[in-house]
Amino acid sequence: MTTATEMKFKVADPSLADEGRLLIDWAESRMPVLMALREKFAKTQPLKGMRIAGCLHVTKETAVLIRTLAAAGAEVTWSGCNPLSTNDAVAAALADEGIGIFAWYGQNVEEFYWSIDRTLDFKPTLTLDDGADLIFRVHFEHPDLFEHIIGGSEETTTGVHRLRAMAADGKLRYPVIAVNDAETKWDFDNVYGTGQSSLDGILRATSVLLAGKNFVVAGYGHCGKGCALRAKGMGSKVIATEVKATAALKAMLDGCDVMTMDEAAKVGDLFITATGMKDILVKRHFESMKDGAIVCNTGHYDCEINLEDLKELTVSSREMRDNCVEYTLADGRRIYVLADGRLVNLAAAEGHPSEVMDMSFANQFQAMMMLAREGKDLGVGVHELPVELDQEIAGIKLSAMGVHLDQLTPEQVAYATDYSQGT
Ligand code: 3DD
Repeated sequence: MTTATEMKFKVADPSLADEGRLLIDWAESRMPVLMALREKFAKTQPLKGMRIAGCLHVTKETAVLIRTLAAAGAEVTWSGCNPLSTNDAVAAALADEGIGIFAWYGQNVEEFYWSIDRTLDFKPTLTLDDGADLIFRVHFEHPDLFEHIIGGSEETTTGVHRLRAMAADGKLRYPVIAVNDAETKWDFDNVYGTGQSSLDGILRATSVLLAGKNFVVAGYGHCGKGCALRAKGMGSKVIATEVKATAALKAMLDGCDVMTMDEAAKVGDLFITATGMKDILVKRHFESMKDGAIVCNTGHYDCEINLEDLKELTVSSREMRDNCVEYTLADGRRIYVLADGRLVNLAAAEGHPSEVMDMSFANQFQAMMMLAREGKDLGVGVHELPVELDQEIAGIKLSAMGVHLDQLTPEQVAYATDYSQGT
């Protein structure tokens, strides 16, 4: 394949730029926090001189983040962090605006990594990740780039787990900010975003009735909890499976049934994996499933549903609809897999709504600012954003919604730390 020096971008169809611009404008109208940051920093350009390589789902919301980083002075190049999550119209619009973007829907593995490498051709000073593919690529394939890189950020739970493990083993070579760990990211994006967007993906791929169905959620973390909450709202009977006692207890108290996947496989109508772990649905589970069972994943990597196991049991398969493949087993039972087992919310729908990504990406923007400002003084390791930022981001969001808060009086502030009297 040709190198980036001979090309400034690679997208599926540049003629889709106008359609992409409409999508991005729609997202901008619902992302007041990022737009406020853009207005504030377009004047002072604090990211001038920074070269940001991003590897994150190319959606209309990501485009708003990219435009905001560029408005603050950064030079930005971008690749998608999942072969099935790029919106080609958005990619075309970004290319038309001069962003060095290398992303298109349906990439193969070679094209996926070729795209990441193109964003590294311009020797970034900052890396921005969702799932750590870019930072891993730098560490394992392009160590020569360490001399230019100040630091990076990581968007998602699984990516942060991996980077913490890498730091613990002494293998991480530059500071990384765990954007996922910001309250205005995980407690909104992971819960409300994943809940709505996963159901959106399931409904676009199947248009099945959710009311009355046994909806099995594997993993009752923030994402699984969000899926359970929304499925319940649609009338499903939710079954949760877990390995962590406290999470299982939360599921019980939230009104879910809790059982092992071996038991759930026999009764489930719909299965969604949200664990971050591999091999959650394997051969013995498919062997137990009812005819017509639908399985999908909303975890970052596509390792939670073991498709090889399912294919071993399959005598025939056919694509029923976009992102919905029917696998027929030897005894005639049919199992439906959505989005090839990749994250159903982004592959079969548009990912989380703009309103929640607004806060996730405000944290990403602030992470880039923090690294540009003080990254050289941050030690190698995984760092958190200042907690005060959460109140600032939530505050901008609320004022954009016309919502006002009460204020503590000086006496109340004093009372909070007064230990001179009990009740
Ligand atoms: N993610 C979900 N929806 C997204 C969207 N509309 N644009 C970009 C990325 C999007 C992924 C997030 O859930 C990310 O925060 C994660 O993976 O944790």
